[in-house]
Amino acid sequence: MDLLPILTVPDPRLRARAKPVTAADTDRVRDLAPQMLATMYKAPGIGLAAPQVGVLLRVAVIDLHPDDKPDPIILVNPEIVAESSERAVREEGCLSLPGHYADVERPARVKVRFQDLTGAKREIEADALLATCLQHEIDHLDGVLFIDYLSALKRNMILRKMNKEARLRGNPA
Ligand code: K2U
Ligand code: ZN
Repeated sequence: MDLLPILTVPDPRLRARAKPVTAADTDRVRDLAPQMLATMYKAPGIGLAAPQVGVLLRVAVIDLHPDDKPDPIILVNPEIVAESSERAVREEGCLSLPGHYADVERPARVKVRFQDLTGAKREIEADALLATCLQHEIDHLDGVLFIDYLSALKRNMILRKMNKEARLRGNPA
């Protein structure tokens, strides 16, 4: 299985809004999803959104138990259709911001509607880590990163470090 390069900030594709998947994208998404899962497991991570591998389509993959019995969720055109008023704080990281972690407050529970790879409409009600991960991945489809929920001071500190690393790699923003 080919692994895909994971984009890192400040790549502008991480800030773009991904396009809804249509029937015309079916074959491409059927090939992409397993490659995204393989890339996520190798990273390692528990979630990955298509814009993170440079594909601006509304697709994300999640597996909260990558090590023991893999139980992947492939989400096509996911949308949050309900969220609790109760909120929860959880430390987040991001494969596109390697080495940076911070506490992020989000709704504690969400209901997400999506299509699976067959096109069947599915719905998940999630709490705890799955709720965080679903919100984190769906944010990626709208060009939103977890640092956007931090103070400007913290966000800019992280962005300065990421921009410096990009310059040293020879690919400035
Ligand atoms: O989208 C990504 O960058 C993948 C994240 C998803 C994630 C972020 C925050 C909280 C839960 C999931 C990566 O999996 S970051 C690595 C990681 C692994 C386990 C728990 C938290 C973060
Ligand atoms: Zn992320």
